[in-house]
Amino acid sequence: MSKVKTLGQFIIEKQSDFPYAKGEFSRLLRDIGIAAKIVNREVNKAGLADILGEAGETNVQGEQVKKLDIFANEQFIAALTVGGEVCAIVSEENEEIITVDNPQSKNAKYVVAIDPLDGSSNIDANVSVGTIFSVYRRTSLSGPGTIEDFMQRGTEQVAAGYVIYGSSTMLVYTTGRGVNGFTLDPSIGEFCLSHPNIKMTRSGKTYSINEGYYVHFQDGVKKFIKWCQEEDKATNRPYSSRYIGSAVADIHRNLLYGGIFIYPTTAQAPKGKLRLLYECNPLAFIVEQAGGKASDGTKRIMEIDTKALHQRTPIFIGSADIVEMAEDYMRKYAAVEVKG
Ligand code: AHM
Ligand code: MG
Repeated sequence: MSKVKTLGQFIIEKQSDFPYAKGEFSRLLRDIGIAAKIVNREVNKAGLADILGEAGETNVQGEQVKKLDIFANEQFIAALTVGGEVCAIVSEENEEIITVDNPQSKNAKYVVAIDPLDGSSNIDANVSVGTIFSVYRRTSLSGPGTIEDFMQRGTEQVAAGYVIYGSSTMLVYTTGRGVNGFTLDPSIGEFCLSHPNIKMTRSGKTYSINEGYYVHFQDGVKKFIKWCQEEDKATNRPYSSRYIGSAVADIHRNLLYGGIFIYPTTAQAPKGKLRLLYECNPLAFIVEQAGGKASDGTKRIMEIDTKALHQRTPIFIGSADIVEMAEDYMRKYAAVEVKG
């Protein structure tokens, strides 16, 4: 007997944790897994196929879109639409929500927020990219989903996950009962449980931030970076600086080895760069479930009110002790700034 447990087997096994589950949610996760495999196939052969390069369009944030962004977006939307468990989707690539209105989605209970290919500016250089997803129960009663279905706090997520297309491809997800990681075995085309019950250490030795923007950071961030660089044996400092520029890859590494990832406010991004619904909340849910923390500098990411589909927030996410230390610096220096 093989000891391998596939994502499909794992999902079915976990379904029995929910006595009244009818399998809808399991099917939804399965649909995401299928789309992830298709996207993985394309990402891996990106250098060979004529799929690399700019598509000549800009997305709703005014950023240039790569062909693979469009491809990934289409794949996830198609899988979720055909799957029948989702009544609306919000994607980084679409300004408006995508309502799902087909016969098989008549009783759909869920809405999904997704960043189909995060860090896509890295693809040309063969650097890891990722997909991030977040699942909520709809709040509207029936019919196609509405914008209001997405105006929920991160604490209301029923599941969240990411796929990292890296040296191997992994799917990591949580349903609020811990975090599990599955590695894609290309020889059998299945995600196999490789990282059961991932736990993040309370501290670590890595800080990840784009220090190129240093002059534009708030004083709290500057002082915290200096703290990371100080010598202190007891807390393993100085920390190492690691910044891939692909949030999924940076946060995945820190999830496994400990550390902090920060995308603060900058002059160019006065509200931060990353998006609450499909980047920060799902990553926060995973990291919290692994024992870490996610904050906007002063408050918990998952308690921020969602007021717009593409809302941004600064983020400090990672090992609990280090995030708390960063928050201390943010509070202390915000107070100094106010006092003048
Ligand atoms: P994207 O959604 O347009 O790909 O942007 C998000 C990415 C994150 O993965 C990464 O952490 C960040 O942008 C890097 O931004 P910067 O180059 O400003 O450091
Ligand atoms: Mg993104």
